[in-house]
Amino acid sequence: MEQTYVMVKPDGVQRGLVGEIISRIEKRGLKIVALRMNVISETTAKEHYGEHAARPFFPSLIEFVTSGPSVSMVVAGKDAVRVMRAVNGATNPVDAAPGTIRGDFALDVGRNVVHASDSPDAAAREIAIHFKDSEIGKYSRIDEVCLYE
Ligand code: IDP
Repeated sequence: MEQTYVMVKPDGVQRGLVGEIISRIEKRGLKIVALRMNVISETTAKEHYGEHAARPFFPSLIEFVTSGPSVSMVVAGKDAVRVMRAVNGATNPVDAAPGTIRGDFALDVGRNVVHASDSPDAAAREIAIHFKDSEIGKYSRIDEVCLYE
């Protein structure tokens, strides 16, 4: 099963959307195998968003993502990377389809509520930034017999 890294950003926590977001992930059939709420350090945030270091929005992105608690998860399942990107919706919420998290709960690209890795390579890198191997649980969900052919 593929794994991906998902974050409910500080705006999602402040707005009380953690339960709603986790519920959507679980109902889709994806399995949460690691989960933590914490305030991400500046060092971790800069490592996580390193590819955007030269972009004009980088300083405000780092300031925002470290501004309060966020929820980090490792999510597993069939094509978890692609499925989570679809569950989240387009980066700019204005373009996000209704039914996606961003399409239902966000308007501004700088306050788009959630993050999910954009490729399997990015997922491996981001999971390693935020979690130790020993923090990732290995278990079967009882509904996997119904979810998968
Ligand atoms: P993603 O979160 O959908 O993977 P990325 O392009 O990797 O999108 O951008 C990372 C984050 O940086 C976005 O989720 C968004 O919060 C922020 N961001 C991206 N582009 C802009 C911008 O043009 N202005 C402000 N923030 C931006």
